[in-house]
Amino acid sequence: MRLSRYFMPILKENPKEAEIVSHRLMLRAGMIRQQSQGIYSWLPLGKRVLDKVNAIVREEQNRAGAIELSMPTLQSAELWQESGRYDAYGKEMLRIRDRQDRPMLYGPTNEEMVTDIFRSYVKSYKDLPLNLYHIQLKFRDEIRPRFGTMRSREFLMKDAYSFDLTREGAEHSYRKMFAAYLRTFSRLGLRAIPMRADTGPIGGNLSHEFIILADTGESEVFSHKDFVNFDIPSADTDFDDVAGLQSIFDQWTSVYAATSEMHDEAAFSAIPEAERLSARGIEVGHIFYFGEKYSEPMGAKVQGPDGKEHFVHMGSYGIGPTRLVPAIIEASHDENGIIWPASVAPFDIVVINMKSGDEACDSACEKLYSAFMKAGKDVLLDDRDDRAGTKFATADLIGVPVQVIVGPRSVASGEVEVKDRKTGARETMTIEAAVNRLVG
Ligand code: 5CA
Repeated sequence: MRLSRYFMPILKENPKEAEIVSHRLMLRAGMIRQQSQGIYSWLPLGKRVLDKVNAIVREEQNRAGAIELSMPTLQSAELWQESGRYDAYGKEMLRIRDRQDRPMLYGPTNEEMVTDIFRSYVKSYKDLPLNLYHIQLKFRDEIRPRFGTMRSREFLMKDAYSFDLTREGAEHSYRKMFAAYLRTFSRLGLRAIPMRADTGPIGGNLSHEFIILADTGESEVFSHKDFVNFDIPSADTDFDDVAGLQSIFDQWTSVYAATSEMHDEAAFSAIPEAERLSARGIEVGHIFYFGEKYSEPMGAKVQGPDGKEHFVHMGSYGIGPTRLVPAIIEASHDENGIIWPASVAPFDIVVINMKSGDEACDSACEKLYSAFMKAGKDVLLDDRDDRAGTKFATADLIGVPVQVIVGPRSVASGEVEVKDRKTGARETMTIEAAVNRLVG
């Protein structure tokens, strides 16, 4: 992508409305724009990051055996009357009437709709277990939308729903998602701590929130420090291995961790003081087991091996991609801007032309740009007619992991500078060496 032809509206000034660093940096880097309170457009740079986050979330859901579908954002109120949540959900639900005056709503979550799909097609235990997910917009009319896309009214959610014949089966499905979440957050460059959680309007009695630590987080968390040392399940984890997943789950739930709603001061005080962690955190995922809460009132049942009909045991599993993007920034930035983990960076490499219009600089940049493109890299070429200082500031602000700096002096001897955004380390090398290093 040539920056001169791209759409990346950088802000020079710090936006006044932004209270936390991720919100400030997302606005300054031209990633998002608020359209009305708590409702955002994702501008091209932001969309690139969001797509990369979604791709990782999707890969890990698929690896764990979940199957993707797509459900609509608008739902009929009837389904919610069946489950009893239409009246219970309260003011967070945006209620709408269509031209026939039928009550509709903008889905805040999809338990009812997916249960309806399930009951229409699945009749036998032989088709279980089943886990269906989608990555779709949700709407919750939050009282206090704030911090940009961290807590917005319209937001993206990956929501998965599992169906099993028995409670034991459902608990295994729960542990599959538990392990998939550990892998997902780790690939996003985050260390998330699973904590026993309150179930709120989703319901049920087994639930974990996945929290990443950040001073600006809205949740107060209490845990044991051991979490930093636990291993992340490997890519070849066998998700059908019941005992194997149980042991991952047992390890990750063996030490104390809770949010303030579930906090047990006595249990926490029993941990030696030096091993206690009391901090603030951001909830990036939340999983629930709620048994027959929806299947029973909505009549979702299958025939079991005993020939009898059984209501299925269900769980639901949410991740918020539009919250994850600012959460990653909260965890990884410095005074100059964002520092993206390579896995979600909007571009892999930025080539900075310090003197656009200078023949030698232009031709070296073109050479680098096409070599990187050919190797399948996402590369941004800063070919704007601007001062070198402005270009350096932009590259640091948008957080691309590697900068290749092309200036008139070094290019005269066939050399460029390669800068690592995270460490700030710079190395001078020939153009060929830079290409070899970065496409390898
Ligand atoms: N049906 C269940 C799981 S699929 C559910 O709705 N869970 S939830 O309410 O905990 O939301 C799941 C995830 O969505 C949260 O962990 C969070 O990452 C994200 N999320 C929830 N509310 C918001 C919001 N207002 N803004 C941004 N992300 C949100």
